[in-house]
Amino acid sequence: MNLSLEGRTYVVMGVANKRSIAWGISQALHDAGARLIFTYASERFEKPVKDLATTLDRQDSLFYECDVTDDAAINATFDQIQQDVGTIHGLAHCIAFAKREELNGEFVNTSRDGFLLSQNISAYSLVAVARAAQPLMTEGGGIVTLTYLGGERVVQNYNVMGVAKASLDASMRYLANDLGKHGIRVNAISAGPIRTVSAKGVGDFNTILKKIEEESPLRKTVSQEEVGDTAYYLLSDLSRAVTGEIIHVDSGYNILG
Ligand code: N5H
Repeated sequence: MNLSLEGRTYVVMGVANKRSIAWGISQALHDAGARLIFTYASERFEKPVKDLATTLDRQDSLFYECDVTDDAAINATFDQIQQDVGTIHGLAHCIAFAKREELNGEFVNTSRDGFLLSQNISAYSLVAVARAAQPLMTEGGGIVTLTYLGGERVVQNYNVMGVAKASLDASMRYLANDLGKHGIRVNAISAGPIRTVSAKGVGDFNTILKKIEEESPLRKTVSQEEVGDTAYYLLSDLSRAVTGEIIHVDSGYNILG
């Protein structure tokens, strides 16, 4: 089994800063020898992403702005990637959004607007991106997305994002079924809570982390690097018979009743 990703190219969508899980995934893929392509949502993230990429010990990364709410932008991005590199071997989708005001209080108060917005950015984007990436994945490969336990059961305050993650999980399985015939595997990582830009503004985040430290089977929180290593597994040939799966990288927290 060749564990090296040398000669392979992976698209990573959703690096915001050095704490991003997407950056942990980027580093794991890079360490395994992969070439990286980064996409970012808007101009605002261009410099942070480019600055991070300059810390890598190879400078052949490529960068594209890609607003995942815009089908034309997605198609233009992947057309450009096809022109610039030809084949890609995988993709990490690390994108989600919900209105801050819908991430506390009661789910029953979720607005139609907020519901549809979080579905659009956090779940439909995987479908749109998978469709655009498929023609570039001429040698097969892997697509990985990031989900959370709040999509499988009720987690306080996760609310509209929980419903979006349930939709993402189901989309991941349907995509796995469709794309399997092209040798493309689609999986999700359910990471335990990590202090990222997503968690910013979550009032009791320390309490949430402490609970994982005290109660999870492994008695520790998880890191971006640990999630990155599982993404590496899912995007490499080691996982060649695994598709439509959610792997929990959460110190075992999800098995608790
Ligand atoms: C139960 C919890 C705590 C409640 C937290 C929910 C977090 C939801 C994730 C979404 C993606 C956060 C989000 O959209 C925040 C935005 O409203 C405001 N932030 C931004 O606009 C920033 C600037 C940009 C970069 O962010 C985005 N998303 O574009 C869950 C936690 C225990 C675990 C957790 C934090 C899960 C998760 O899904 O991230």
